[in-house]
Amino acid sequence: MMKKALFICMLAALVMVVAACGSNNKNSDKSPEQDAGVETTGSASQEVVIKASNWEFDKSEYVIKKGEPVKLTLESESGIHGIAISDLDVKLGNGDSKVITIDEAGEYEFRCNIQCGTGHSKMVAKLVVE
Ligand SMILES: [Cu+2]
Repeated sequence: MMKKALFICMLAALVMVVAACGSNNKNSDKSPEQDAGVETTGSASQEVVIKASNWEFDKSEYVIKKGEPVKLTLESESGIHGIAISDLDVKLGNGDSKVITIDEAGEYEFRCNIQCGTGHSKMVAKLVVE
């Protein structure tokens, strides 16, 4: 009798845990990475060089084609800067290159992720995928 009650109790607890996990998954079901299909391997058919200086990027928008690998390079002309693309798990340091493929069209904002001085917070630009 006691065992059965315990079993039912545990079953109920298990159901609650599973339900909680299930609803959690709905929120974080798709990570932006999976959505956009970013890869970091392979050769690139496009190349984008983002030039950073104190305290701006050389363009406000960098246009790339969706579904095609693109080699992203960050060059700093003055100061030390990095970039982090907020919707993707992509970060580039000073002088870094990375090949990524974005399968979903859209605008991906990125900003400097190195505390580089007074104009740091103004260093925002975007990757336009079309
Ligand atoms: Cu900065």
